[in-house]
Amino acid sequence: MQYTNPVLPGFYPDPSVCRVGSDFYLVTSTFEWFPGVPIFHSEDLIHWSQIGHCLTRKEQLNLEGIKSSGGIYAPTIRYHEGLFYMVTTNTTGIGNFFVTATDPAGEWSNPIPVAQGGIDPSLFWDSDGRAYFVSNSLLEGDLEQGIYLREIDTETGRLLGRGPTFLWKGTGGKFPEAPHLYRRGDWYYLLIAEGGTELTHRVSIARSRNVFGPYESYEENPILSHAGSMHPVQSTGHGDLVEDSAGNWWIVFLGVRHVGYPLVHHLGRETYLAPVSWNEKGWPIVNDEEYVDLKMTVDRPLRSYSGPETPVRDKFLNDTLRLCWNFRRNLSGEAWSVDPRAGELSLHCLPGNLDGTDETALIARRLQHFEARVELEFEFSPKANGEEAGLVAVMNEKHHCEILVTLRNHESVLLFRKRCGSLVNEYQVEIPVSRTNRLRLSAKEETLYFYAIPEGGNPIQAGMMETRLLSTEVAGGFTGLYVGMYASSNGNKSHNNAIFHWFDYEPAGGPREWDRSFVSTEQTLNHSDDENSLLFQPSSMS
Ligand code: 6LW
Repeated sequence: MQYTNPVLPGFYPDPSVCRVGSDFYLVTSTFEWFPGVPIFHSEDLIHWSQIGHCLTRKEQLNLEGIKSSGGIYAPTIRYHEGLFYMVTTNTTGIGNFFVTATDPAGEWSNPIPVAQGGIDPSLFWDSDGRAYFVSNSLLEGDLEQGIYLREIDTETGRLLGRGPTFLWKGTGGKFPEAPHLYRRGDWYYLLIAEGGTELTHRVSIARSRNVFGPYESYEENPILSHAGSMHPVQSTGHGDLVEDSAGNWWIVFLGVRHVGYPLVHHLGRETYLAPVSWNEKGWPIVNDEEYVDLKMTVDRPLRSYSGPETPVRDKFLNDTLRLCWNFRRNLSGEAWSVDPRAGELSLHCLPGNLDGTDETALIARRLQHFEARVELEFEFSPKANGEEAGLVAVMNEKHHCEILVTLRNHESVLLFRKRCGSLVNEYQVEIPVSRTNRLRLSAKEETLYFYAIPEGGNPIQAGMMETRLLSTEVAGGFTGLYVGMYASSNGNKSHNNAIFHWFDYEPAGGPREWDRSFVSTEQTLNHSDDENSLLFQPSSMS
């Protein structure tokens, strides 16, 4: 059978997976984004549909005032005797904790803190019913960097026994992390990532006959690494193993896809899948020791199943938001609302803006594809200086780009702004605005193009931004690019709202039909800025 990697494109890093019967569940890390830790369901490990989030309440996840790439680091999901456990770290909050649920779609419990330091916690139940907590370095004094284990009471989170046991420091790569323990036959296997999450990221394994060690490193480590290759998938690491109901093993792990040269990535670290087999000495072999490709052919049957398709247009016809939508940090109920009967999403002009860590009226989703059309229609009449609302692409506080309606000389005008570090470029776009406006972002691998679409007219290009300037390599951090709806009063008190009627997210699929149809009708407006040279040429798009 064949499948396509990444199985979860876009910012879905640090995947962890578990199986219950023939159902698989997967979680990923979320940092400053709320709700935290999306949870996906699949019957074949390839098609994943999101069924909820593990951290949906502020009492579970307080992200107030935190900087981008703080918050929630790598989670682990496990199932034991009727209960799901999701264990993770709030790096700018309570540290290591877990939550539990009988229904993985939620609600999940309040956090149960665990008093062991380090990041990337994982849980393991032995066949005698005892449970163990593993995390990377304790960050306490002079203990050796590596993976530590301690017995845990999973009802209370209380750590048992005399103290943490040092298990392994890996094969010598920096940041031994992402530990997961498994039992197969008489062996305890300890899977870890090392080398840091950049280009030298990799997965290594050790094993022992005793859960407390000593752990013996596999002499052929790492079992997964794309380091130093020309492969389109890079930084492969941070994996979790799972056995399917037919007895086949798999690994989910993170990887990145680059654009440009030197290599950069802006879509975040994504979730990949590869088959795992066991050699005669009892060590796991990932994808027959071949690189893991974007197009995979595997010689094993998998249930044929495809998750529900998400419609391109979100018309806000439900009381709740689609699961793809996130806030940056927490967002209070007064700051936004949906009116499902009118099909409207309303965002309050909060004082916080994209540059800061105050509460911000931003509802955004991951940009998951190199090529996509993102478009919205909204109604907004700025009433005071500083009020602005529109369509944004955001990596973090210092790296974002937006097309907005704002007020200048008592009139509504269109504003294009881009920020890369301390460099800010902002100008008024000479396209007339009305009460209702349509804005578009067109993602083309190395460039984001922004358009205003006058009523009954063709899209007019208002500005552009290189995706390189929003990439992880330039912006820093652990996340990926988001696109979404935004409103702000820029520090003032405001009673004004922006009303969003719909939001489209359409990846360029297959023959890119949608792409050609809109590209040929787009026009470019003259600016002193650099986008003049970036007129679309329909002929070059085929
Ligand atoms: C995560 C660590 C890592 O906790 O990056 O790639 C950290 N690996 O294991 C943030 O995702």
